[in-house]
Amino acid sequence: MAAPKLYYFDGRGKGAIVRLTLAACGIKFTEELLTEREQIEKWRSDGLLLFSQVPMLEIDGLRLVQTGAIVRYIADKEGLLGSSHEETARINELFEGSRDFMSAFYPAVFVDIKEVLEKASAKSLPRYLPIFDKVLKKNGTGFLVGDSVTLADIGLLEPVLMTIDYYGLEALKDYPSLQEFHKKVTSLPNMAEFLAGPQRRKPNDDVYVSTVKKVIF
Ligand SMILES: N[C@@H](CCC(=O)N[C@@H](CS)C(=O)NCC(=O)O)C(=O)O
Repeated sequence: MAAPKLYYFDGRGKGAIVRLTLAACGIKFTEELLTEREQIEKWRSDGLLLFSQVPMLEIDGLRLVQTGAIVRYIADKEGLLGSSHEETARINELFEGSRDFMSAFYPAVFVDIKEVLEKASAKSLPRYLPIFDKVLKKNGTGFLVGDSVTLADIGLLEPVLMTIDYYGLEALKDYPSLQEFHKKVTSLPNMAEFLAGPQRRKPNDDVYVSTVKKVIF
């Protein structure tokens, strides 16, 4: 079976969590980078994108869209959704919370980055960091649920990495369990290898922002 192929921009955005999930499972993947409007128009007219949107992942003979569906497919197959209905529900709940946290950073493509960071620092960081720190402390294993990595941890990793990229490690100073989480998850061998490699993109730069605008608007 061919390696999965991700169709997305050459940047983080919604594709970042798909890449992190594949990486956590040690699944190698290739990418078709979206750089021109004509490309996405062709993918749409060829029927590759069910809702006309990316990310899209070709995996196991499937063509999947909707970020949540994509990562759940991978997580389900690789055993990252817990070992009971209760654990799965908890993992999904925390994963959705981390996506809400992450949504604080998405407007960076449309709005001035300074404005986005001021708002995230005033509202999202004080709202989400204490909650995740508390859940981690209570679970006591360094992971959010159980004693091994799950989709909940992968979901949280992305906004934690964004927070550190934009505000420095200093932003976690009052959250020792989140500091431990960050160290633990980024040191998992598959994750460490991925994060040090070229498929982990840098935070949005002008080239990424102008490409997204050119392709989508
Ligand atoms: N609910 C979808 C949203 C995907 C989405 O908004 N993708 C953007 C790029 S990040 C897109 O393709 N926009 C083009 C459009 O909506 O026509 C998901 O989570 O995957």
